[in-house]
Amino acid sequence: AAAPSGPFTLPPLPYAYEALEPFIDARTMEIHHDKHHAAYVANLNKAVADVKIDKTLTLEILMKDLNSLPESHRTAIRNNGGGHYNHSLFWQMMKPSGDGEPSGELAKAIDATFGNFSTFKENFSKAALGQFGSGWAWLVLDAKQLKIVPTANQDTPLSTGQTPLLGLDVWEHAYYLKHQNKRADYIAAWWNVVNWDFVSERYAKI
Ligand code: MN3
Repeated sequence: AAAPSGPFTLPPLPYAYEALEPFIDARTMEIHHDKHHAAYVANLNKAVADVKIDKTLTLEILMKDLNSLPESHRTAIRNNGGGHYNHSLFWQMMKPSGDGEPSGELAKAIDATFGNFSTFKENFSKAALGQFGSGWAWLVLDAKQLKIVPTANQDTPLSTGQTPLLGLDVWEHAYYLKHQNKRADYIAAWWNVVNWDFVSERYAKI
C-alpha cells in the first residue's frame, strides 16, 4: 500500500531557503525542512494510520494527551508528532533580519521574570548549549509563569502542560553543515533571526 498522505501535511516554509543567510544557511534550511520535517510528517501519518484515534484530532490535542494513545504507537506518535509540531512552530519563530526584541506584555513579563532581556538571552543560550545530545530549548508559559526549559529529542512542552512561546532546535541537523560541532556559534547566530513579533503575539493571545 502507498504511504498515507494525511491527515498531517508539511507546511511550506514561510520564506525562501536562503532568507536567513548568513545566520542560517540555505542548504541547512532546505534539508531541515524538506527532509527532516517531511520525514516527521510522513512517519506521523504512518503511525496514526493503523491506530483507532479520532483522525480529526488536532496535532495540539494529540501532543497534550499522549497517555490516551495506544501504547503500541505512543512512542512513534510522541516522536514524530512532536517533530512535526516543534518544527511547524520553529519556522514561524524565525524571520529574515529578526534581531529585534520582544515587545508589549511579553517584554514586560521577560523583564519581570529574568531581570532584563540580556539575562534572559544568556539563560536561554545556556539551556540550549547544555542540552545533552538532541533536543530543544524553550521559553514556555507554565501556569502563567515564564520559564526556560529544555526538552530531549522531539518532546514538546505541550505534553507537560506548558505552552511553548519560543523554541530553538539544537539537533545537529539544525547547524552541522555550517557550524559543525560549534553549537555555541549556531546559538549566537540564531538570535539574529528570532521573530519576536510572532513570539510576542503568541504570548498576547494566550
Ligand atoms: Mn530539527
